[in-house]
Amino acid sequence: MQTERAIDPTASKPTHAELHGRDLPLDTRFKLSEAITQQQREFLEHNGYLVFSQVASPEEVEQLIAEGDRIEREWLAEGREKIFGIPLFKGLGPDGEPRIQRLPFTSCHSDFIRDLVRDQRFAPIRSLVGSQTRVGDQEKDGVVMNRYFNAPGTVYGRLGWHTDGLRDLFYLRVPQQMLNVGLHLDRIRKEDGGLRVIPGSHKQGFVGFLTKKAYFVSHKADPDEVVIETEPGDLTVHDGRCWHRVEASPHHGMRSLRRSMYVPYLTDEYQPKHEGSKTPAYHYLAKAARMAKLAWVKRRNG
Ligand SMILES: O=C(O)CCC(=O)C(=O)O
Ligand SMILES: [Fe+2]
Repeated sequence: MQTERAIDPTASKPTHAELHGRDLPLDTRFKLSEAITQQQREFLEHNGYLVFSQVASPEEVEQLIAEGDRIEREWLAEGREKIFGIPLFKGLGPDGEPRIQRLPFTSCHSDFIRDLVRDQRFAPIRSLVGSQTRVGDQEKDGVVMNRYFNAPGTVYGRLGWHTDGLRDLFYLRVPQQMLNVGLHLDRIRKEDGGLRVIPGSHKQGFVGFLTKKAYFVSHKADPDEVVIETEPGDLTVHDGRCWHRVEASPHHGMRSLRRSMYVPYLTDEYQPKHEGSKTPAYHYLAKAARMAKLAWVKRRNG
């Protein structure tokens, strides 16, 4: 039987700073300081993500966007199809102009990006990943810039439900923790589409990873999902084992643009890529789907 406790009328509600990380609201925006607080660690451990507001300045965001545009112009002029074996997502913008919607390995092509991701302010974020981390400029897909938009010729308007632990699943082991660190370059509210995460789903077992959703095919809103709203310059950390997706914008043309940049802070064995690197198998499938979509748009437009 529960005993009743007398309510102390003088006790005040705990302040935000006193609350345990897991008791904070799911839309809590944290401030990044010199070290990760206990509360932030608890929030990440419990929910699988963190949002830090305004980690990059407006000037830095502007310069990141400018660097992305410059790299895109260069790769289009050179007719690049892949970088280090990773295919470029080539679509058409609102006026039918060629656009690259996913730029891998950007820090190998921009000193500004290379320096920024090494800035001291990210040290606490890196400490979440491990005690000795390096920037994977030339590993995995490098520092990736995503540009989602909505136009008839888009090849990257949204991204279906997935976890980033697929590789582990291939080896029949429960995915290991992998923290994805993203910088967000646009103002995205719930009604603009954007990132959705299922809090706590990083703790699911092997069967959950395999079967909870149909990888990349399912786009349906989940009753438990939270919307990660961002302002330009915000930084997010999400556990790659969480189910997440990017919802399409309901807007059209460049009003629908959403840019995110993901930085691989790595601790595992150094595995650099180079021009001769093989394209991972799943990229061929995705590339075939993008080409089929573009062929369809071009046919329809005569
Ligand atoms: O753009 C985002 O915020 C998420 C992208 C993502 O989940 C991925 O590329 O695996
Ligand atoms: Fe992902």
